[in-house]
Amino acid sequence: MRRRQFIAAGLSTLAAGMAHAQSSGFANWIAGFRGRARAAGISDRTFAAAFANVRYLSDSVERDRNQAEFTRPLADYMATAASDARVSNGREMMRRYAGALTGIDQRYGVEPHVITAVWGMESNYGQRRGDVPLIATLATLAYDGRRGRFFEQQLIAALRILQNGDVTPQNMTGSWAGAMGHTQFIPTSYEAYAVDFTGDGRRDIWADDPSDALASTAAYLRRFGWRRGQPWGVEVRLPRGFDYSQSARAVTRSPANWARQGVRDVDGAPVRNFGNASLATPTGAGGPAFLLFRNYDVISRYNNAEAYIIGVGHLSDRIRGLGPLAANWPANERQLRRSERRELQQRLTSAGFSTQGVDGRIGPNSRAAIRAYQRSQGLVPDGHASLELLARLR
Ligand SMILES: [Ca+2]
Repeated sequence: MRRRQFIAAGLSTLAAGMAHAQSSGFANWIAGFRGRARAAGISDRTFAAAFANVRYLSDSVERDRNQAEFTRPLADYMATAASDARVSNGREMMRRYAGALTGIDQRYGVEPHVITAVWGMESNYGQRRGDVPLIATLATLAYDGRRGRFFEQQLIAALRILQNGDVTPQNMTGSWAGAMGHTQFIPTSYEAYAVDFTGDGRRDIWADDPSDALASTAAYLRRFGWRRGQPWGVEVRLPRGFDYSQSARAVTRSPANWARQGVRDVDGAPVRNFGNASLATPTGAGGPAFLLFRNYDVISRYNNAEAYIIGVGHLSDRIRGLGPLAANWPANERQLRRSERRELQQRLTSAGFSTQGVDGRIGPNSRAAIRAYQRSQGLVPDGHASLELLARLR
């Protein structure tokens, strides 16, 4: 018992010593950074106010180092992304902020249900804007160094925002990774795209009133080419014997061309001509299929993860009154880890179905190898990398 106490005491002394070393290292870093901030045009007054209460945030470093790979089953992710509560709250928010959203639509040409869906995905309609002091977390992560350059660039941008008077240091909060406000802009995106919609001279994406944040999101989407009236995607059904080599973002055809190959909407009608589209089957033959339009790529500029883009798109459809998807996502099929994707590539290649390299990324070559292997096994050759396929190869 005594010995244990001794160890505990020793450890806490050690921890205190480490914390002290860390805080003096951090203080030295801030002193050095001050010169770089000055060179970037940050006044001493702005700097002093911004750093007045800054301390090292070990939580931010831990979170940055322990980011889990995204392996959640799409079924779970989508159930959260467009849950009944999020859909009904979205409809309620669209009514509550109808005035602002209509004005934003008129100015930027992005429909209210789309902006509302991004808002719902990013902060659950403002409920999770993030309450981490922004300068402290960015300074901590810049000092920590794992992605130091990126975070120092964000820190300088955050200081410029303060200097510009858009927000006070006290109100400048966000996520541990520096995403701010209702629609989670990082500082450099804020500088490039945030707008003052309310006309008070400040681009305030942190306030309870979401108008500036929602307009900023619309401005961002418009900047990357949002086409008003074009859906992000449309759920479709595929004919029996469909050639899945066509299910690739690089293969685009007109909806009429897809229809001639038997690709129809879930009611059996040809998809309307919203422009050229590619076909996506995120979970292979055993799940929903979509024709994706150019607006899909525009949403990808917000967050380039397939699950996120489809989540925003589908939530926007539900908010504007469309029903759930006709097809179900496969239950319990989690996504492969990078190590598993590499193993799949190795095993396919050793089995004589070369993936043209082992990089853990399932691209056109890997999908072609998977389809060839599936054909050899009498499976539906959908080219989908799944745990089941990996298990079969083991
Ligand atoms: Ca404003």
